[in-house]
Amino acid sequence: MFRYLTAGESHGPALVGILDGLPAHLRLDVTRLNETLARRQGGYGRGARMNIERDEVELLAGVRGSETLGSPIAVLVRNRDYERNRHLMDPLAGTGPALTNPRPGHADYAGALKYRHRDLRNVLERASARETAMRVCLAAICAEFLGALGITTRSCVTRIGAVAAEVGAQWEQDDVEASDVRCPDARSAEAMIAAIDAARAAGDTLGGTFTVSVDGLPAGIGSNRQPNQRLDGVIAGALMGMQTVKAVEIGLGSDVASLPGSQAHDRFALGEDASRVVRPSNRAGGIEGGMSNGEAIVVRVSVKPIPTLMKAAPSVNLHERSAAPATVVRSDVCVVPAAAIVGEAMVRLALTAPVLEKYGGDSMEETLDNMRRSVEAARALFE
Ligand code: EPS
Repeated sequence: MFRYLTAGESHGPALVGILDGLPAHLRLDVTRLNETLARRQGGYGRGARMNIERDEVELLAGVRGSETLGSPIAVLVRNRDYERNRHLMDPLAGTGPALTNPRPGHADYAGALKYRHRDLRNVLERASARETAMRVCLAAICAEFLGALGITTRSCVTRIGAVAAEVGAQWEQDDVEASDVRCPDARSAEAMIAAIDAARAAGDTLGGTFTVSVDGLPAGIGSNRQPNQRLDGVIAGALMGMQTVKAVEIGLGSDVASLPGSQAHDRFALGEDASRVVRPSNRAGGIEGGMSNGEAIVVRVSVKPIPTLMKAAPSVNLHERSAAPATVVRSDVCVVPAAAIVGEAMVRLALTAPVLEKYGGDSMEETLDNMRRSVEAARALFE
């Protein structure tokens, strides 16, 4: 069984993670892992914290000579900002004045009630999206695994606030990497940057949408056996597990609700030499009946504007029981470009379990053999 776990507070000493269940003999390229971490730190609209952090993975267990051993993989990413916050966050001696004014839309209030914390810092430290650095780190290891099987992911930003970009299914990833907002349409990207500047000036924040696409996933990943095994649910659940995510749509998503059945699905046809079944469209986003159908997986994700506003929202002081503006802490204006990287990571993590369930294997050689046989058998089924 494949599983993962993360731990770590935003301003604590470090983030840690464990990946359990990846096969042995997977080669890891630490430079590539660190490049993925750096990609998450970028994006126009980030706050001052990103000038402090330089996320770098430290491999602690499960890897020897740059290859996985088949044992649990343990990794660590340090929080540089801890040095400034030791007095607050030291696991033994940390203390400080209580944060008392919850931010509307944040975990502050619900978490305080749940854990019986009178200091909202005890909630916000784990609720912070800082923790996504570790998810991205673990998912970058999964990307090496999926990549060895020919399964790749990519992502791009398609909306920031009111600025929407028209981006087709086949965008150029180089254009995304070259864009400060990870949007492949340069004109829209410019307008997005202007919108972020305006939000920053107004003490406000902006949300948006991004698309994650998966190429090379064979048919038959996920299962219609039980509701919790359906691939659309597995992917949507993982993405909804991200801070700020409010909607996940697969393929046509919510647009499908207004279409007649004749325009909502992907017809079957035969390829040129009639030996192959082809799908001229991909409205289903690569999933039918809770299983991958061999087409690209296409997921659109909507994120809310983050709730930490520099022009503080109306709130209350919970200790004094008086009206007061919400706590203002250093934060970002727009996290959509970073969220796209985290979203891609969540899809990588979500796919690794059902891919391993389908092909199994304790070593990469075994997994690849199993996959090859499975894909060949599926191809030969209707020959
Ligand atoms: C975050 C608030 C900001 C972000 C942080 C997420 O941190 P700080 O309050 O320390 O300035 O920078 O994101 C990260 C640290 C990160 O690595 O992405 C929040 O409240 O969610």
